[in-house]
Amino acid sequence: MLQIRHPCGLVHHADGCVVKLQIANAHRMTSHQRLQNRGLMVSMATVRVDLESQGWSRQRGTLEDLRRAASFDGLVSTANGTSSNERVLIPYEAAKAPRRSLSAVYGLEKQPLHSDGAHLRIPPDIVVLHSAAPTPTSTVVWTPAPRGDDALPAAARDGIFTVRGNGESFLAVARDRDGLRFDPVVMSPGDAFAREAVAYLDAARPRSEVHLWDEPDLLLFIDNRRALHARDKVVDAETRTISRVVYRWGDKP
Ligand SMILES: O=C(O)CCC(=O)C(=O)O
Ligand SMILES: [Fe+2]
Repeated sequence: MLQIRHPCGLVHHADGCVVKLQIANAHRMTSHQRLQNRGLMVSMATVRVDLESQGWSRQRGTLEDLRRAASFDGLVSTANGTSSNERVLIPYEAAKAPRRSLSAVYGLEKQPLHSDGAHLRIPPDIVVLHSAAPTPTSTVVWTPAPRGDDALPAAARDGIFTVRGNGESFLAVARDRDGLRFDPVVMSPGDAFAREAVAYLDAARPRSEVHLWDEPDLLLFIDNRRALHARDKVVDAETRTISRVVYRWGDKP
């Protein structure tokens, strides 16, 4: 049986897909609690409750806290041979931005609501944004389900989009049984329903929750299949640095 001792003192047993946590000893338990009391230990149990109820969760923590919490809780990195699951996002002017990115179209202006990895056949389940330092450029999150008046229109299930993927194109809807997929830069509406879905999601942006990066070491967990997100207009282009880490649920059937 694989056994990993993590720096915070928890012993991690991985037995097939069953992951059990065990407190190593009383002394280490104390340091674990100390971290939690300082707000620098991410509780994935709390994150899961938040994601379930509102589609996002704000936590204090470093990237190292995130990696540790994710490995304990069965979040699986989406990294593969060619790409990492972690990226540093810096603001780009449109002319200098990577092709097919939101920045190539919107530059430093506010982004439209979108999900990440919409160009992938299987987009990530969870997107986590982290900022080590406060930044005045906020991120907004919009979750259709919690509010009765924000249930998605049928057009989001019916409208067909052409998705420009990696070396291929495919058809998709904005809302299928696995959840949301929407990015107006890589998805072109192909019919009137899809155009209605775009207009609806565009109009939803002002109803989003505003996430302020007003403390150091904040983590914003987003359920990428239930909620859409977007960066606001950049007001600190020289200094804003956000890390993005993407996962899929390890226990998803
Ligand atoms: O920087 C942010 O606040 C979010 C950026 C984002 O969502 C993206 O680039 O996909
Ligand atoms: Fe994004």
